Amino acid sequence: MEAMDYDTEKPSKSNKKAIIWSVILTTLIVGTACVLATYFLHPDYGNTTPPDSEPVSKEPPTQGPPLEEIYRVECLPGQFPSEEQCLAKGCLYGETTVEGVPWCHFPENYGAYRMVGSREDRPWGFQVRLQRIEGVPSQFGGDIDSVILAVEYQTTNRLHFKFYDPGNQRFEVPLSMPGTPESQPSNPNYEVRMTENPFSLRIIRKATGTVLWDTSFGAFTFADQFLSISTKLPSSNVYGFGEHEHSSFRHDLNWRTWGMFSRDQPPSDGANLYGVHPFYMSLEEDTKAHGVFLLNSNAQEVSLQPTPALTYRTIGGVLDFYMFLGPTPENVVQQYTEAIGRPYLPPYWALGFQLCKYDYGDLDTVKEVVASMRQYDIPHDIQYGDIDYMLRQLDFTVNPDTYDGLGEFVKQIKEEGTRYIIILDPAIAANETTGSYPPYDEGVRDNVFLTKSNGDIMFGKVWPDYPDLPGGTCPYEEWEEAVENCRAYAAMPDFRKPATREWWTRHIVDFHDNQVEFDGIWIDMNEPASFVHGSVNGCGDNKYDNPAFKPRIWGPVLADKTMCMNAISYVTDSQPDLQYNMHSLYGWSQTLPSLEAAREAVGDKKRSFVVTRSTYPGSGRYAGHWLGDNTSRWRDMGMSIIGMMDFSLFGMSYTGADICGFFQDTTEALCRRWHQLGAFYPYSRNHNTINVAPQHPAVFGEDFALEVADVLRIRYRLLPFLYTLMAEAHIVGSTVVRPLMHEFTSDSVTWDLDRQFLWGPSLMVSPVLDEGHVELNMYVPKGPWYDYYTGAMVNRNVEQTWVTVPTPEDTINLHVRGGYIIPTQQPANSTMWSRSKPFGLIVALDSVDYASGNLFWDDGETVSTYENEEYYMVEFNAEKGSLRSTITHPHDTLVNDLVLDDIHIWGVSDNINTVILNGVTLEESKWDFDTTKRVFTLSDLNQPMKTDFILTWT
Ligand code: MIG
Repeated sequence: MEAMDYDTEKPSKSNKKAIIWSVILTTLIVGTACVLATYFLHPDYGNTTPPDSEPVSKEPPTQGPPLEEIYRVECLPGQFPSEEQCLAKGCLYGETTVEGVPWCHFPENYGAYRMVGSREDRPWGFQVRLQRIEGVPSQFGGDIDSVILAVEYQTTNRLHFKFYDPGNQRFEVPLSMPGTPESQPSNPNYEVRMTENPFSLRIIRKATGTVLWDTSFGAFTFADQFLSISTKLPSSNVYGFGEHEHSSFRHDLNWRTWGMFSRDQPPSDGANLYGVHPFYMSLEEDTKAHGVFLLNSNAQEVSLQPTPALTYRTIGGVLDFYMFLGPTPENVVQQYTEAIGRPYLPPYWALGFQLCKYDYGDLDTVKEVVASMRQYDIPHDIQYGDIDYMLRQLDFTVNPDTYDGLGEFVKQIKEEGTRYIIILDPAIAANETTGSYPPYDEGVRDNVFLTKSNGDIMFGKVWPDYPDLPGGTCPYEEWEEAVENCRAYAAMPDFRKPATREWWTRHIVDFHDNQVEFDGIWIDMNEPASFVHGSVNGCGDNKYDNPAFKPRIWGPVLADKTMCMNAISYVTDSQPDLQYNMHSLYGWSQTLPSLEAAREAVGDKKRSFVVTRSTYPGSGRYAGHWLGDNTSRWRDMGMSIIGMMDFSLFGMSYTGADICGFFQDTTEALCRRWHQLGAFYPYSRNHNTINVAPQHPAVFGEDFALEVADVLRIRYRLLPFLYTLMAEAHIVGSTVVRPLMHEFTSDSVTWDLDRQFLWGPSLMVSPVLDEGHVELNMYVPKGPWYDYYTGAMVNRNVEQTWVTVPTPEDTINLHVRGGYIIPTQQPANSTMWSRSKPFGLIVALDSVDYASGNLFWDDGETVSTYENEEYYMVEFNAEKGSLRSTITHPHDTLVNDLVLDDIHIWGVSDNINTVILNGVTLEESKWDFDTTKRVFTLSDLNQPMKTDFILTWT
């Protein structure tokens, strides 16, 4: 088969001994030459032979002098070897002053493996055997001699290729991915080629010949605790990898290394944060896009370099890759989520505005805050309880002194339309008197916790305080002292065990039924976080806690701020494993059990809600994610857009950041702008930490409160649209917060745009992100585009352009793209009320007076409404002089009492004299046409949603 041919490129020599000898010789000689060359700053020494004056090997060199800097791949990463140590590894040494460029690096055409035997064809693709080349020095030891590469042609656009050890079952991530297909697609969009010696792999996009992957670069390594592969990239447009704070959506390829290992770590430049997402998308030069997922959960890093190229390094598992051929960015995300699972559809109320604070102090304060939200009629769908509702931060308790009456209060606010979410930390306090704290006692009985190898529980420390502190409070201010003297031992549930899931569900249901009737759960600290490193007794010396190679993750050891790597952690009930492999899966493993428990607690087949801090690919199937502990700074506000865009790529559509910032006192100006932006976070929550000034929307006085209410009412007005986008994400895997690049891919300006974003294809959000600014330099891609507030067109006759728009303090720029129809609904201060209000439509015509859009509607809270066909779907289509609806999936009971009242048609070219709705001429009082703005507005239509309509105008 054509697609499976591999290159016959052969190494320059076949005599193994000669190769090795010449490698050593040339390495030494050329290495020295290189140092000299660098010293004299020879501009392109990488491509020239050493200066004549230098001794030259008699053997024809198998490798050139040190490579030009941009081609260097680091040898002995992170070790900063001396020249001697470097050369001893068969690598080249060349000092440079360019930050990030490795000094010790692999020679050109280096290879540690060669192919042996012939390619074995299989119904699903083929496999080849790779053999370690004798005499090649080991990087970190533990090299595996024989490796299989299995290449599965899974679908036309999905290629799966995996390197594994046939002699040894190594750890594999227990994520359910598409299985091995029985046959191959007849005409895949990719082609796989290989070289034999040294082994390398190339993946080519057939349609264009673009080489998407080429591993004849760096050094493919498969050792027990060091697995690495490098590839050249087809372009410098790389997006993704997480979870990190990225200062730009498009990656900086200037020698950046990103560690990936889940960590309780507030966003900081270069840090590995709460979740792990080894996924990137690349936009090729001709604007076709592909994505690559490395299914691996071990501590790992990826190094990006300007070649352009990247190197993966992980310390366990297997190298298990999935490539998605797109070819559009949206297709890439759709194909990725098809493989890892589509995002879950949150309940409708979860799209409402949410309010939280760590340490309100007491229930009275919460009541005051809620009352002030009501006072200004600020939309408020969800109120949270952070860990201060608990007694000494013990899960499943309510503080009887400060939160007495919480259960009653929650019932009351729910009647008013505000839901309540509780936080739960995984850590379970272990120092309570036996019998007084069933979650721990039963957890011990049911054997639900992470253990040491001898089966004893491994204890960390998290929030819960010891039961017997004098006066009930921790007297120590200083962190270390407080942890040591006040924080109790904490056991970590192992959510991969069925017993743990039963135990967790039991306590969640019990808490719901007997204490607080919450609506959903916020799971925090699930990296898992701990305040001691490893355990209260350390971890001991072992190869998991002290691997020879530690990827560039924060903290001096892997167990920094978390449990020991040698903690026993189950993959399945019958498969004990280690945190070493399971660590970054902890939050992911807690997510579905928490959702299932919440569903059991709230009952009635309600969808409920989980928002989680730690995520892994596939977490989007069960939960949303907030971007963690940001700071009340302008830069953090801007960065939140990039964070959401990253998570759009990771298959999580329900995301947002803490509005107004978590750490430090916010300012009124920042908080005002942040509410404007936050009104367009899918997950829209104002939250901040303990001991900082309150920042809820009513705290800055009436004007501010009313402004926030106004912008939130815009959000609520647009909720039917947001919900429809969420449903589409769930059904086909499209993104909700969408980078402009996804829609205007051929416009290279958009490749870098990350201070504006779209909802779906059609609503552009352009916030002010800088202090003191009252105008914005905004990019307007190819239009037409219409101002949301006036319906006026901003660019009929211009192509894409930058414009400076006035943006007063109380305004956020919103634009609707011509060609699209957006469903709306009259707002209220809760979705409980807004959901029964009349609908509306914004019809933004394109240059030929065409537009289309749709609406997905269900009861907003029952599980699997799409799957069970318990939904209503309608399409809208506008053409010159007409707008019609077509109910594509009727469901009368859902829309019986709902009507469509107002329609706003923007960009109408011809003047209007007569308007006819369903064959009847419409009274003039119900419509208006602004001939200057070309805005056609209809109101009071009272058109039932359960029947199709036709509107015409002449
Ligand atoms: O170490 O529950 O990210 O949102 O308010 C702090 C208290 C623990 C971290 C979360 C934050 C939450 C806080 N938690």
